[in-house]
Amino acid sequence: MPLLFVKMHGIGNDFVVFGALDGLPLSEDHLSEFAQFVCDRHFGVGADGVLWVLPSSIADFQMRIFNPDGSEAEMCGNGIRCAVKWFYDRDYAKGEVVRVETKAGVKTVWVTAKDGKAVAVTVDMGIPVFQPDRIPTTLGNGEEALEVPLFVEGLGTFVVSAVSMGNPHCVVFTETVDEVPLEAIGPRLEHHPAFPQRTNVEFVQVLSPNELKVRVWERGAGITLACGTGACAALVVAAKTGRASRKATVHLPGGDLDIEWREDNHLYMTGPAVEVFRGELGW
Ligand code: ZDP
Repeated sequence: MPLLFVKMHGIGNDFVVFGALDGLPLSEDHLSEFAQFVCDRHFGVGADGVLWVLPSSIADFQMRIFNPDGSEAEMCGNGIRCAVKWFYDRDYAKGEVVRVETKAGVKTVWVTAKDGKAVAVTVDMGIPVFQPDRIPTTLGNGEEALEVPLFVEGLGTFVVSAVSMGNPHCVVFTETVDEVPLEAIGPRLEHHPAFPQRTNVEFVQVLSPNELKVRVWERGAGITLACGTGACAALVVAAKTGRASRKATVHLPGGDLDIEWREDNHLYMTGPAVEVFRGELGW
């Protein structure tokens, strides 16, 4: 069955986007295997995730995201900007405000357009969750797990903070983020028994109260050039531990995101979304 797709990215976090506003063209049982094939950079299209733009009865559309390992994530910060650009640029949106159903709730999104096309997107990423059972993590002894020691066999003890942005995150501060051996540590923290649903991992260097430098190991994907939910997780933990103010630019290997933790306790993320090419996939 030929399937039309659009290759997109948000600061180098790249996605294959399938518009399916009439409903899924594949059966639910094939979605995981399909994502593994599509994301493969040698045997497929190549991407950090597959995004489905689907109909919704409670929002303008529904977004579902699958990781390269075939697992489904609840939420995706860079992905939602791409999915909204897909929707907006094809004139499905009624205005500059779009509501998107995700597995982490309905998100409100504001589009900044140029010549009728979305160039930047601001997302209300919701309220960060620190209750351990809702992340989920076994860290913190029932209290917020902020800067707690986590022992990793063979690598030593890391001081970590756990937070959910809809999906789980493990934030570690460092003075020298470029030197962190992410390929070695990332998978060990992702699969650590302290995180029963696995976790995304962010190493964060505070450059100033308004500037963070972050490298990410993504659950189900490995090293990526950026992670929107991860940038929010980094800012919120940095602010909560007195390292940063509530508004900062987060520098990721693929580019920058502006993150603000407003007085309403919601995190707002602003960044670009880019369409690279369109294609047709045989499946
Ligand atoms: O939670 C997860 O399993 C992530 N790998 C999902 C993708 C998150 C993403 N990188 C983001 O920008 O938030 C797309």
